[in-house]
Amino acid sequence: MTARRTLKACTAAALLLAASVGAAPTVTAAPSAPPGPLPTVSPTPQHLARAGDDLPLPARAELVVGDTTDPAARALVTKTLQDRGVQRLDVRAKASGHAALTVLLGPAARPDIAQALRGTEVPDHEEGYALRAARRTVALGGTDATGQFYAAQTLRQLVARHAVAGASVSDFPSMRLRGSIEGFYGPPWTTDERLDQMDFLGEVKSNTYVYAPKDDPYHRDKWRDPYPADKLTELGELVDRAGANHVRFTFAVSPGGSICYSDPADVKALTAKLQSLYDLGVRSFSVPLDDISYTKWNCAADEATFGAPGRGPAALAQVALLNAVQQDFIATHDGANPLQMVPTEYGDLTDTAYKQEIRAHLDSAVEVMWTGTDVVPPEITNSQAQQASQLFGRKVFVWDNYPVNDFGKTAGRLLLAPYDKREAGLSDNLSGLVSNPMNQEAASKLAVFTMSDFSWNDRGYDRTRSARRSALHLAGGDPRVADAVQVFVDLNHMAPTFGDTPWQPQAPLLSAELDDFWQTYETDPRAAIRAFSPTAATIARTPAVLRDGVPDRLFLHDADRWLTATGHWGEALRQGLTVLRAIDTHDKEGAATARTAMDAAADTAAHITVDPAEHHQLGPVKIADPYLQDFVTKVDALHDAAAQES
Ligand code: LTM
Repeated sequence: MTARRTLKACTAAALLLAASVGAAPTVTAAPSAPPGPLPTVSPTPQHLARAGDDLPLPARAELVVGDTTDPAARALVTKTLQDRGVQRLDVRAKASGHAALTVLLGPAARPDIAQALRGTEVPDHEEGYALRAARRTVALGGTDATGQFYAAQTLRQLVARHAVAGASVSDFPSMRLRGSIEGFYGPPWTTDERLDQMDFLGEVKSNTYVYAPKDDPYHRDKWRDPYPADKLTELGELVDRAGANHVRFTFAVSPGGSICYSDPADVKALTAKLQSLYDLGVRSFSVPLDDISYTKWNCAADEATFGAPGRGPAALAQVALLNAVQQDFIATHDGANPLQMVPTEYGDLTDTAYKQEIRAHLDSAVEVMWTGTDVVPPEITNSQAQQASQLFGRKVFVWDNYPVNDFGKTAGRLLLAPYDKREAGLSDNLSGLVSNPMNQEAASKLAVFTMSDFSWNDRGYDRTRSARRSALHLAGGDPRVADAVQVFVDLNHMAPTFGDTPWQPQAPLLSAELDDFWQTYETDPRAAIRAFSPTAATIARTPAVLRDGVPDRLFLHDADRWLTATGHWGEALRQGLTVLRAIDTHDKEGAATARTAMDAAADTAAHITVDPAEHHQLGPVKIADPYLQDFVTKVDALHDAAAQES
């Protein structure tokens, strides 16, 4: 068995890689820089370099702010400094000139910030920022308010071991829209989960959350009805939390199942719904028209107005509605962002009468979403994105159906693999990218972390590095817990498409290790058992390590049944190895006892089901399938054969 391919060794390799890539390729040390890597900053900045020695964090520091300092950025900088031991923070309009540490926060063009940033380029980008920490001064300058907030998020990661890393950062997002769309079928997220998502999106510098849960009746079936007061209060809480994280809370309403496009009363009902959310502070809106029929009208008047049902007339009707919303609602409401829509043809690259109508007549301001070449595409390439842009007459906004687990092939699964198979350079060809996540909000963060990394800096994206950083994020920075997270990710790695071929394989590390195990077993059973035992023990231990070490209680709740199943499968592996050891030493009794224990553990694991209140697709939870069950079946067969021989 090659050490390179063991789960244990791969995790160690990932650790080494994470340590080395922390300084490359985006981190470049100036010639005179003192040794020592900079802390990891995620998402991967466009430019990060050492600017000098680290700045010790004193007990007393000063924060220089102005009228144009972003309040959320200020709150985050204050919390960061206080959490790391600054006991007194003097807030001033002008630096005193004698503080042990001065933090300047505001627009990059503010004269004191511009001066302190000297040598660090201010990017000419929305949501960009420049940060320079050198010689007792930390300058945080945003190109806009969101940029200031992102500078503060970077500072949070540059503060370690009672010091601010001496660094120069010039950074901006590659994609304009980044984040998540709660667009799945099945149990919608709870308010707590959504609040958690807003904080998380802020941390990973993603600016978009689209509220589009298929099972919220007021979003789809009862779209005409206003939200009851208690629901509006909840939505208001979310809007506020989104704002505090510079996340655009994007309210989506899906009228396609019952709207009469030609009825002014329906158009009015739709804009009244949007208005009720505008009044709560929402400034981004979406009208998804996915998963509806365009071969029938909902009212006779539409046939009279737009013609016999069909792709072209459906698009004509949709365009009339969407242009009215864009021109009469969005354009007349202060601060409203361009309307977003999901076309009924959202997952292909075929030119049709539907797409021709959209590209010819849909207001050019409207953002059009697209899921790729399929509902769940195996890949997204630059060439595909360019074709989609041509078909829809604008750069498309990708709704990536990952890690969503609401369709048949995802039954019983958590999808935890890091983002993959999306081509570098997509930022040139898309207006943005959002994840459609799982019914389980907190468990989705493992994948969404990596997707946010990609959408921030697609050309700098490194899957292995991002996976490690995502694991460390969940593990609260503890490398040992992050190792266990990565073991768990491997066991829940498979990402299905709607077809027969998954686009991410199941358990790539464990399956390779089991292949090696059985190959070695043929010639040297003892060596095989010896080499594989640590992996079996690691898997058996993983639930306890995560339950003790992961600070995110929502994640532990989401993953609970999968963790329990993992523990039983780990026990089945351990007992299976005991069976094989006993066969080798002709210990009939020991083999029989261990086999009973192995079969019982596997049986218990296989009968753990998802919680119907939290998962759209019901059934037994899947862990590293089919590899674990195959192992047990093979050991059973070897034991049967050995029993027959004796
Ligand atoms: O993907 C889109 C645009 N619509 C639906 C989603 O609501 C659903 O979550 C995914 C995955 O099943 N498939 C869809 O077609």
